Amino acid sequence: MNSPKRYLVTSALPYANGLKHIGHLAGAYLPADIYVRYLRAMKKDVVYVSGSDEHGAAITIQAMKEQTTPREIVDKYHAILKQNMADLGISFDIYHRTSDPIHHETAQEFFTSLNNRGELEVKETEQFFDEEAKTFLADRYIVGTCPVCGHPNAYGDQCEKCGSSLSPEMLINPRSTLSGNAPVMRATKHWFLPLNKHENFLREWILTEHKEDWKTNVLGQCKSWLDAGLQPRAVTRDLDWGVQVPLADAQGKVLYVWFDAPIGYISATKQWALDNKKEWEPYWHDKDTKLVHFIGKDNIVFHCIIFPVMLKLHGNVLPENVPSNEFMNLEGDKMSTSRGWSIEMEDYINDWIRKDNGGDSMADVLRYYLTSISPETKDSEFTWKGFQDANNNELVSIFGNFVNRTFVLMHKLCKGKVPVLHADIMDESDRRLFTEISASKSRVESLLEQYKFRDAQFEVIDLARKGNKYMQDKQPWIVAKQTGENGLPNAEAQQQIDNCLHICLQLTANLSILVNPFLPFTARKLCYMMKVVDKMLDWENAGKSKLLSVGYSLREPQLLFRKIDDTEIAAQIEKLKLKTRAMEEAKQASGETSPSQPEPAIDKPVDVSEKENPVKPEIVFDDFAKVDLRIGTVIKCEKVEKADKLLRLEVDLGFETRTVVSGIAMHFTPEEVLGKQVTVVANLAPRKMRGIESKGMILMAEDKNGKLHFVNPEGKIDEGSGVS
Ligand code: B3M
Ligand code: ZN
Repeated sequence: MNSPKRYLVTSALPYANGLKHIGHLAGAYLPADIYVRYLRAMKKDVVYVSGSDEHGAAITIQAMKEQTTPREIVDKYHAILKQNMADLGISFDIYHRTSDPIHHETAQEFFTSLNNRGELEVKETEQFFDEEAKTFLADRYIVGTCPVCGHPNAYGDQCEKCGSSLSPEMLINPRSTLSGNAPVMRATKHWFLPLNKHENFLREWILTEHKEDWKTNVLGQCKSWLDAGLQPRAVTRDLDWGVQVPLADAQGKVLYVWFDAPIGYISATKQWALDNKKEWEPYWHDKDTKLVHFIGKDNIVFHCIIFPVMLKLHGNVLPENVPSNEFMNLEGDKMSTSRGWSIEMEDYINDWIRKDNGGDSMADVLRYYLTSISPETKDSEFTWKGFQDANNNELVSIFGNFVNRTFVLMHKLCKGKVPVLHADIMDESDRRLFTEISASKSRVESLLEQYKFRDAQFEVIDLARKGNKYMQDKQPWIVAKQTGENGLPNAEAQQQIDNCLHICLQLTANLSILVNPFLPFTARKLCYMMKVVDKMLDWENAGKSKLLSVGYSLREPQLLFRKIDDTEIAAQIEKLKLKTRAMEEAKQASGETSPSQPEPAIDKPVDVSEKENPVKPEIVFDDFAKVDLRIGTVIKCEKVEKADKLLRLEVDLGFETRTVVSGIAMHFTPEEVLGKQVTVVANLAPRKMRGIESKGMILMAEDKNGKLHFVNPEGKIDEGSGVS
């Protein structure tokens, strides 16, 4: 799409079930905000929407934890999240919420329209039911032992210890989190979106049409979903919190949160249009709309596969791009709010913006560092030291220093006014700097169009660096020492000074335009210093050499960035450690062993970096003696169809050959496993997984990097040998 008529930009709707960390900010909000600020500066018709995702088990479980109602939870966190985003300069046109009536109506209309057109399938299924609580159980309400790693508190949809995607039937000894009882199976009816019918469309649209312009990480994930074959997906749930299914025979059922949440983008647009007396329809129906979804990588399948099918069936525009980011780790470990290993936006704002002397320039510092390490193509890492270095060595020493020197010298040597440019004495380096400005502008532009925010920001800082170098070479403070009789610089010296500062001031004006998408607070501070209105930040002004008129008087410089010292950084690292420890202690006190997390994405990557691995409660020897461990040899190994985590192994135990299903397919290929000797729990009750009866379990050791290793004898020994 070359020049669309309008843009609709979305950022994933965060669950209003708790604070969100800076990894979320770096993933789905900051890049979108940069993009949108750039489009606005280009005077494009653009609407930027997001809002709180207020449904799903993520909310009801948090309500249970905080011993309050879902309503209280969403009200509380919606307000905090909205404020956090504003404090960090995320400039939504609307930050809406999915509990709003306009959203419920919109989502119901969407469902009805698909259902009336026969695009949904109704199926009776068996589902876990809690007889005491008299309710069907969402996956998150069922815990049990993980069939893959033996973790005793795995959820019905995912084990947070080993990262395996599960379904409730896979759990060993499942129990309800509501009553603690073992749930029973009961028939229930649900509506399904038959994704399998749309595979051809998706293949064509994603893998052919967008094979050039979508990011490779996004294409890769889509391809593996498509290659594995799509299944019909239930779009309703037996729950009492959510959007009611608008059908008489669906009492007590709500829309699945992942069905209603993306529709939230549409309802947010509707609300925005109402508030601003605009039309919302063209944004969702006119093919000249460029729809762009900014998300984190765990949301890819929903935004690239499920929602597009819904949009197509409903007759809406499809996303032009889904620039998804990878994850941002923190100080060598995966960021996780529930483990306390994270920096919440709220905490950052409290520590650095609200009570700090830097004020909102500290919002820009965070924006700057996060963008400079943006996980655009692979996971990246936030360190407090890196944050300090980015601030001190780049923002303070390069950008801030250049602007400050320019203003101080202009006041000292040019009477606080924009000096004349004496064209006749301009030299090569003067001219080169002007060329650099327009070259930089084009590069930033092209990088932003390609969603390469990190490189684009680098260009801007690099331009400031060139300014610094220019100033350093010209040394107007030395030139000023060539004085005449009156003690002031002589005429020739003054002309050189004028030229240098004239050029540096024009460069400053240009920098404010180019930096604006990235560091909006700084750009506005610069406008204040230059006594110009925000209008100057229009993108079309970038590259111009006469933004500030000769003779115009400018303000005194303000401090753009302050130095961050070692003690502040040490305090943050200490705080992080204390927070994780406190979290761990609280969890142990409450008997909780596993963090609760939002409705998980179905393809969450394996959590390889569980920091703590506490020893399980003591058992007596007899407990241990009950476990029959045997050595066997893998004589056959293959992938389990449509289950990307599972391998099916035939293990020769000497006295018999066993079939064992093991969740190690993400770690080993069948070829790597074939012929290996393994230790098998030989007397584990058989379980069905994906229709295959698994008799036994293979022991695996996990190293601190999350890599799995077989537990096997040093040299080959007889099959069936006991282990004790
Ligand atoms: N709330 C999951 C998440 O916060 C989900 C995103 C919805 S986007 C429509 O990662
Ligand atoms: Zn597990």
